[in-house]
Amino acid sequence: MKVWTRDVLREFVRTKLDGFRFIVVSNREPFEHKRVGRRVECSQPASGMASALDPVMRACGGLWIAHGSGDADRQAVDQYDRVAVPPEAPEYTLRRVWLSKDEIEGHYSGLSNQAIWPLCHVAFTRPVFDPAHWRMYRRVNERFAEAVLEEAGNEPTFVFIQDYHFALLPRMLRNARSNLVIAQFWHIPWPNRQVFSSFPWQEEILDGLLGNDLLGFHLPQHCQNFIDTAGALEARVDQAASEVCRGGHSTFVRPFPISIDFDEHSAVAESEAVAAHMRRWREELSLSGKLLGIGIDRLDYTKGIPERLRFLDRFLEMHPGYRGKLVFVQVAVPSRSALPAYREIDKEVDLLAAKINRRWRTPFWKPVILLKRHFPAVEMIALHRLAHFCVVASLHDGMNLVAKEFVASRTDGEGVLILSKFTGASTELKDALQINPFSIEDGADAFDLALNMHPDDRKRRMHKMRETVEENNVYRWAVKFLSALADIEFPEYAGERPAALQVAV
Ligand code: GDG
Repeated sequence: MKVWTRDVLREFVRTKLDGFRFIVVSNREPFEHKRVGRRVECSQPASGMASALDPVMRACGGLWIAHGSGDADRQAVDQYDRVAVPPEAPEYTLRRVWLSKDEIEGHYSGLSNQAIWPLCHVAFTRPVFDPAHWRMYRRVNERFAEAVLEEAGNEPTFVFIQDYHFALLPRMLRNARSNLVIAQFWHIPWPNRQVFSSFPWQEEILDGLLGNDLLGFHLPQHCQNFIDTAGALEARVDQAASEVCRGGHSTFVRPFPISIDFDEHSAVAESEAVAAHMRRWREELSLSGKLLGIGIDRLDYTKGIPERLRFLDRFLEMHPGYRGKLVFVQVAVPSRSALPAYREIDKEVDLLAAKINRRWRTPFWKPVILLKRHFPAVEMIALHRLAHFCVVASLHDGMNLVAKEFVASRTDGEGVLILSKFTGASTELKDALQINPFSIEDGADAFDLALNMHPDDRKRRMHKMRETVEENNVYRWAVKFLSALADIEFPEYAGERPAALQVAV
């Protein structure tokens, strides 16, 4: 019998969060309405956070507050800026917050993605610390605090904040209403104390995060780094309990490796829609008789896209017999394209793909096919199933869900995963071919190993990885997170708080 299912989570929430409003807050919205010609289309953005949280919300119901970023988003909402999602069969409510161009530039493009993102990823892109961005970051956190407080009213409410766009929000909420239950999941790594000390507003950000009752990271190492960093503040740190106490309030810091809905993903992988897309891809990409390697990522400098193209180049140099036989398809979904560092990586990937293709192409074949657009999930899954190997070459990545999705797609037990050891996923997926993405030789050797692995070994590895992802799915992640919350004593609630959350599981 399966232990972690959508129903188990639903039941857990029903019993343990009974009487509580459940509000999720994130910057990226789970569904975006966009104009396509004269029609309005609703799609799910390429975001690991949104991929992971959407199945949780479908199980729990509740309200998700996020920035309305689609150009047809306003058309879709009611007078309270709410829309029921998913549109075809609604299971929860999305409340959109509208941000001005200046707010987006300062909060999202500026402080979040030019300061915190590079600061937290050791990928050698220099963070930009601009006081104007910082002011806007604070303002947008305030805007979201207003929205949360409006939605919470005076009801017992659990606010579950997502990611690094809202480091100030927990403290703002706690100051406004001390009896909210507040937790946050930080989807990216947390750097060591010395690296973090370059952040000019480190005290405010740490103080903000210490407004949480529970703060989750993917890995124990990220938790330890956070606790060490918080030691720089006037706070009492209890290493053994993984607890930081400031101003009489405790924040528990815990690792929760995030995941995917393995069963749902595997079921889609076996659907007729995916089979049809496999046929189409085979034809469109002329894959007949060819070996296929794939990569699927947001076009982000942390994901190691140029690196894997260099692996391919070196591999062809070492094994020219594969010329004309191996095709590498890289899906690179445009992301944060307003920022200089993202425009640079985009250009670098284009130039490198063109150079490698010039070097190796034959009249009827080229080694790199670069697809720079967003695809529906079924089309991506079809690519997973056609691939002989999938490459995840992140230079640094909190978890990486693409690796887990590839494994979930391979219900046939085939395919090899080449996985950077600098992803959170590498701590769980020990049967992947783990590589150092900074070493071109290492990557090229992994291509060779993947293509020449004994079928028994290949199947054994995939089988073990599938077992791991099946067991450690996103419902387990959510139940573990909520259980840790249920374990916490909430003195603020004395008397008034529903009994449910006082019971540990
Ligand atoms: C952050 C952390 C952590 C990609 N292209 C398309 C598409 N995607 C989907 C993938 C996957 C998601 O986007 C990407 O997730 P990742 O986990 O790989 O990366 P980030 O977006 O950087 O996520 C990361 C995650 O948060 C969760 O905590 O794992 O470490 O950086 O789901 O499938 N989806 C569709 N079309 C595409 O073309 N539909």
